[in-house]
Amino acid sequence: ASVAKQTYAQRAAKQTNPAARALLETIERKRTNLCVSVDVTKQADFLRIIDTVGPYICLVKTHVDVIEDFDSSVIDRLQELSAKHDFLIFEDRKFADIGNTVALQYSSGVYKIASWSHITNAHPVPGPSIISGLSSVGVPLGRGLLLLAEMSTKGSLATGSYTEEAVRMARANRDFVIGFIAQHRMDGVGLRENESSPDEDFLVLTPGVGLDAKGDAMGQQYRTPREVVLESGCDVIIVGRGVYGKDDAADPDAVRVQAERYRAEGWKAYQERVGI
Ligand code: S5P
Repeated sequence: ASVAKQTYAQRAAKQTNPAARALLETIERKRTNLCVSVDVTKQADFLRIIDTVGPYICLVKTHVDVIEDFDSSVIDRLQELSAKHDFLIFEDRKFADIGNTVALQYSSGVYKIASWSHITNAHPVPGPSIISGLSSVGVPLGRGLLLLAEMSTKGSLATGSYTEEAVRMARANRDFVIGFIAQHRMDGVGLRENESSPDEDFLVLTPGVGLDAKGDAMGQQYRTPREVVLESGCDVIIVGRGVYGKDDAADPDAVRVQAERYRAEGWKAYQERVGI
């Protein structure tokens, strides 16, 4: 069966990258393909939202550089929550520089991302050298990388041959690149005329997901979990404001209700896709 018709458990068994395998196993064990994106600026809000949504997610997506009162205890607490609720961590760093610089940004500085984030992501714009730089740090730690093959925003330049080249870069670096941030499955994308379809399984994690809004005032565009998972064949829905709302200090009961709602929608769309 095509990858899109296989269960998360079937796909987990075939993954060799530790982060990819752990993510698929977590999805299957918790029956959730929901990743919550927590883009808030106070560590107390950040940790409270994650503790609230923890039972309903496979992965938490962070932008640690927006936390104003950041100190290393935030990472300790985040790791405790990851263990308590059984989810993985994805720092959405969107690396985009030369290999030497991204290796430093990934390993060092205030955040030391590689030491705690199971998964991170990069723009393919510099070419394959960005993967060499990041993999020199990430592979020894068992981390995984997602390439931004497409974006959710109006007027995105990541289309057509750019997206195809991103997939080719991923194919050439299967030990570290576990998939894409994209809006569709990438099976067979970027194959040259003489190339046959490889036996490959890239994960597709998809932001720009919302049930109540079509977008925001700054170019974000939302699709529903059903459109993303069933129609476009994506694997993980990434939801931010749809879950925690406009108010960073939102009532945990309201946040919990939304997390349950998105989890249910995402899982139903997956079950319909694979026919189980
Ligand atoms: O194409 C993209 C890629 C990403 S990683 N579009 C996105 O929106 N994102 C991220 O997903 C973005 O940085 C933000 O953290 C999250 C979407 O948040 P929401 O509140 O709009 O759901």
